[in-house]
Amino acid sequence: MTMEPKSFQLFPESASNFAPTVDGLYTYMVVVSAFFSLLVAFLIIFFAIKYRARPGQGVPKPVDEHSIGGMILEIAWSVIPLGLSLVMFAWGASIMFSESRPPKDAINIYVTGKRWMWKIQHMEGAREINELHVPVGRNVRLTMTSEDVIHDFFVPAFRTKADVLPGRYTTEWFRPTQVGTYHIFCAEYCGTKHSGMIGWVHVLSAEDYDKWLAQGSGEGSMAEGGESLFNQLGCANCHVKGGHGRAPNLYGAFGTKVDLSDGTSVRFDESYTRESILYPQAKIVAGYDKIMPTFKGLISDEGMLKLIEYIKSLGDPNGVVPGRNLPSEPSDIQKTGPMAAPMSETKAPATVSKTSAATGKQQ
Ligand code: HEC
Ligand SMILES: [Cu+2]
Repeated sequence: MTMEPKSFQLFPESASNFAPTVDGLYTYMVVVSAFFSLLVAFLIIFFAIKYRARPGQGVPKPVDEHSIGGMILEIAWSVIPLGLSLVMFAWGASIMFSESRPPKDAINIYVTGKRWMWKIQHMEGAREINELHVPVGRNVRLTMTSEDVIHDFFVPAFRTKADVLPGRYTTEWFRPTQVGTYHIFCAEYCGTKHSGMIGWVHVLSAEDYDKWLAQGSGEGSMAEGGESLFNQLGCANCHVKGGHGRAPNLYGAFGTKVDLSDGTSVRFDESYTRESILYPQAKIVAGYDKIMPTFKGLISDEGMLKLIEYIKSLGDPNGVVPGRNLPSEPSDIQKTGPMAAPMSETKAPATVSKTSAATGKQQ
C-alpha cells in the first residue's frame, strides 16, 4: 500500500464493481463524440474544396427539396444519432439505478461530513477521521449526513459519489474489487478548506479487515452506544418493550410502513427516525398523542446515528445486541397491523423468524 501519487494516468484506478461499467459508458461516449466530430470536420473541409467557386461557373442550381435521396439522408442522420444517444441514456440510467440501490447484504458504515473533515463510524464501534477501512469483495453501504453545509463523498477509484446533506441521510454503496488505498474527495464546494476535505479509503483483505475491526475503539458497538443514550435521554420511559406504554413499540419497527394520524403513511427509515426525535410533532403515529418532547439540541449528529443504529438493531434477530432485543413476552406480539408489513431492508428475510417479522405495534 503506497500513498505516493502514481505517474501520469488518464483514468483513476479501477477498484470497485462500478468502475468497469462507468468506464465502458465513458469510452462509448468519447468514441461516439470523437467519430462525429471528425466526420463533421472532414465533411466541412471536403465539401469546401469540392464545391468551391471556380472561375467561369455560375451559381449552381439548388437541390430539389423533394428528392427521395435527400429524404433518406435526412432520416438517416436523425435516426442514427438518436439511437446512439438513447444507448447513452439507457446505459447511464441503468448505472444510476444500480448505484442508488444498495444490496441488502451490505455492511453499513456511517459517514458524517463536517467542515472540513469526514467522520466515520463503524457499527462495531470503531471510529476514524478522513480514513475509511473496508473489506475487499464485500458490499459496503455508506449512510451519510452533514453537520453543517452540503458536502459530497467522492471516491474516484470506485466511480461513485453522492451528496451529503445536513438534516438528511443519503446513501452510497460499492463493492471494492482490489486491495489498496484510494482517494476520498469532497466534491461539493463547502468553504475555505474545501480542497483539504480529503481522505483515504483503505481496502483490506477480509483477514486484515477483521484484525482492524478487532482493534476497535473500546467503546462498544454503535447500537450499544445508542442503547445507553436511549436510557439516558429517557426514551425508555415511554418506549417500553412490547409497546404497552404511551408510546409506540420500536421493536421490529425499523424498515416498516408507519400509519400516521392524518391518514397518510411513511416508511420507518433513517430520516423518519431523525425527524421523529428532533421534530416529534411533524408526523404523529396513528393512535398516539402528541406527548413526545423534542430532543433538538440534546443529541449530537453522531449520537443520532447511534440511536438510529440501536432502533435498527431492535427486533433484528441478528442484531448487534443479540438476545436482548426481542420482546420478553411473546403475547405482546400482534400478527397484524401496520407494522407487520415486511418491508424491512435491514433484515435478511431468510433469517427473520415468523414472530419477530410480525412484531406488531399497539393500535
Ligand atoms: C413522553 C414520552 C416519550 C418520550 C420521552 C420519547 N418518546 Fe418517542 N414517541 C412518543 C410517542 C407518544 C410517539 C408517537 C406519537 C408521535 O409520532 O409523536 C413517539 C414516536 C417516536 C418515534 C416514531 C415511532 C413510530 O413507530 O413511528 C420514534 C422513532 C421515537 N419516538 C423515538 C424516540 C427516542 C429515540 C426518544 C428518546 C430520545 C423518544 N422517542 C422519547 C413518546 C415519547
Ligand atoms: Cu465538503
